[in-house]
Amino acid sequence: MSAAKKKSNATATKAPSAGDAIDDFQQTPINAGLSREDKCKLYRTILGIRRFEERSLQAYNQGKIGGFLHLYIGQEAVAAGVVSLMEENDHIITAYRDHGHALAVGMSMNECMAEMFGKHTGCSKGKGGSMHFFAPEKNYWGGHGIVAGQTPLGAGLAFALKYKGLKGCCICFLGDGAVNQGSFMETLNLVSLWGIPVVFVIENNGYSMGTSLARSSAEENLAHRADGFDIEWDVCEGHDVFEVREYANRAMSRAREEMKPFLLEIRTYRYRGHSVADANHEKYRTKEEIEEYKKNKDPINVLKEQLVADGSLTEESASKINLEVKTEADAAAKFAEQSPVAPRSEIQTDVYWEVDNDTNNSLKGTYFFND
Ligand SMILES: Cc1ncc(C[n+]2csc(CCOP(=O)(O)OP(=O)(O)O)c2C)c(N)n1
Ligand SMILES: [Mg+2]
Repeated sequence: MSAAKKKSNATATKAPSAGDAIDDFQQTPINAGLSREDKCKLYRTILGIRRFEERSLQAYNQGKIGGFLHLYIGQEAVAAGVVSLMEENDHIITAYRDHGHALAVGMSMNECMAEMFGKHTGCSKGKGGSMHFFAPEKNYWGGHGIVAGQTPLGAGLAFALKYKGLKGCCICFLGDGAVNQGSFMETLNLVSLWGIPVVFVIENNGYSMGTSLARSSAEENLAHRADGFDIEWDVCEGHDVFEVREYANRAMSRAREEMKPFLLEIRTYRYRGHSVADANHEKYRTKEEIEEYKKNKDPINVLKEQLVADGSLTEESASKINLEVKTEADAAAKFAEQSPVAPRSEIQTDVYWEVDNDTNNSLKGTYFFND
């Protein structure tokens, strides 16, 4: 990686910077402290996301799920790793490729699957679908379909922490395509100016729909853009959950401790098309490119190998976890299938009807706020 003006040197420990060779991210302090149970939990989360999405794809192909379905398959270690570092006052927000983050924060497969089936038992009562998973009680603020639309919202969540005097950060995920949106530039300026504890995590999977990074971004080192806003940044790989945790921990700790934004670019890959409707995803990239990543950098295989090698997992315990999450995903599809749709009487609730009507709070412009 080329030298940078403002690359982060924010390390609570003496961990090396991006680009320096770290042989084994399992040995860095944030990871060395993980128990066997913690590591197996990470494995279960990553595998659970994969099996959940495979089951959703099946349901989509059976015509049970309508609308869009953006699969996260291949990127699982990013959400699992970052979310595993969240503390009480930390918040998270992302774009439409949101299933992995939702399951990682602890949303149930049932409420997520039912949401995609458009059922009333879904996390957004079946009115949002795949792109709009929400769990405010878990500090998970969605699920947004407007590219980069979540970035000013993420800044707002982090601003609220500062305003309330709480020590925490907001992790705001975005794609490599979203970095070119004007709203993101405006947000970078403001969070730097005001010292807002937001960590922007660019999940750079190399493509925005069918457009490769080289065709969409003049400067392919996306994190470098932070220099223009006097924001610290770093870059890491996203297939090794321990590497993700190491870099995300530095970024999140700094945001919490110093009340400053951070831009972390994580290089990852999606195996499937942009959405399930993108049947041509082997036209804008080669089959070999996909296979190569699967073979060498599949986050599940990489983690399994690491955990078997250090004695945290055996082939048997790995198979058991696999069976459990697969059964859970199947049960979620059954739950979704059997759940009712929203009653007609609720067709206009939860869709901002209230904002358009003369309630006292909307007249005062304080609808979403306490008096
Ligand atoms: C403002 C806006 N412009 C265009 C779109 C259409 N669109 C949906 S996803 C997408 C590509 C985004 O790619 P990236 O940010 O890399 O995220 P990824 O899909 O790879 O996770 C585009 C252009 C949109 N949803 N919103
Ligand atoms: Mg992308």
